[in-house]
Amino acid sequence: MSGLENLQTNLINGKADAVKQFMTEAIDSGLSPRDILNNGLLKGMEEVGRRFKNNEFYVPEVLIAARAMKAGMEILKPLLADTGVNPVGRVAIGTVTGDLHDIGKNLVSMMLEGGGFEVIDLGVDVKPEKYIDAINQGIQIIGMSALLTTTMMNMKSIIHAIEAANLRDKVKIMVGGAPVTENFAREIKADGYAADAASAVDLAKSLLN
Ligand code: B1M
Repeated sequence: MSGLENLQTNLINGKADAVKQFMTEAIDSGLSPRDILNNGLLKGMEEVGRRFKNNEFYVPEVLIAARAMKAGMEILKPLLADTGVNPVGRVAIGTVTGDLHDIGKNLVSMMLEGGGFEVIDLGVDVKPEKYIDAINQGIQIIGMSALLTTTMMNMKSIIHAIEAANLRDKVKIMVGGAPVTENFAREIKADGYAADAASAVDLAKSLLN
């Protein structure tokens, strides 16, 4: 089994310590952080999703795998992030009200930091007021993530709350997450949609231009 396959297997089995060990080995062997992310961690998480969908995995197994994913991402974070440069912009990102999924949001956050942005992580289950506070503190872009078809509807309510607070013209709004689409983003009057973490960085940069 290759190093990346070992990484995937241990992620799927929720073995955080082994994930950390294989991450370190993969880095030492000269693999790029992007390669480790895409072909190790994300592939493993995809398989966790497949098993969850087919009722081969239940919430506890998914949570343990998510914890292993987090441990791996902590090692990748400094490698993906740039150092010592002035931020290209300020983004506040959160998973919307009612939604506790944070793996994708954390990944987007990490990639934005790597792309030179200052990122304020608002966490999960983020209520409209928290986004509004962030805008009042001078944030240029709001990022909203949702993984559930039910909670993606809360993106619309959050945008309404921002409009009601007369702050809509002070901020750009970008959205993403597995059930979210370009069409949906347009429908709720977000400024942009990104399908993955790498495109989120390009989108954020284009929103500031
Ligand atoms: Co949940 N879950 N989950 N879950 N979970 C899904 C999303 C689901 C598709 C699984 C399934 O049934 N196949 C399903 C949703 C169905 C639907 O609504 N259509 C589901 C469900 C139903 C639930 C519960 C309701 C289950 C229950 O309790 N019965 C429950 C809801 C809890 C809640 O939020 N209120 C629940 C709970 C959980 C766990 C807590 C166990 C765990 C979350 C742990 C955590 O996040 N800390 C979990 C997980 C891990 C998943 C799956 C398996 C994996 C999600 C993930 O992390 N993917 C997921 C199945 C799947 O997706 N295959 C599933 C990896 C991640 C990197 O991808 O988040 O899509 P993603 O992010 C991508 C892009 O979407 C994009 O970039 C990221 C990187 O490329 N992106 C953005 C994301 N946010 C962005 C923002 C941007 C731009 C791009 O701009 C701001």
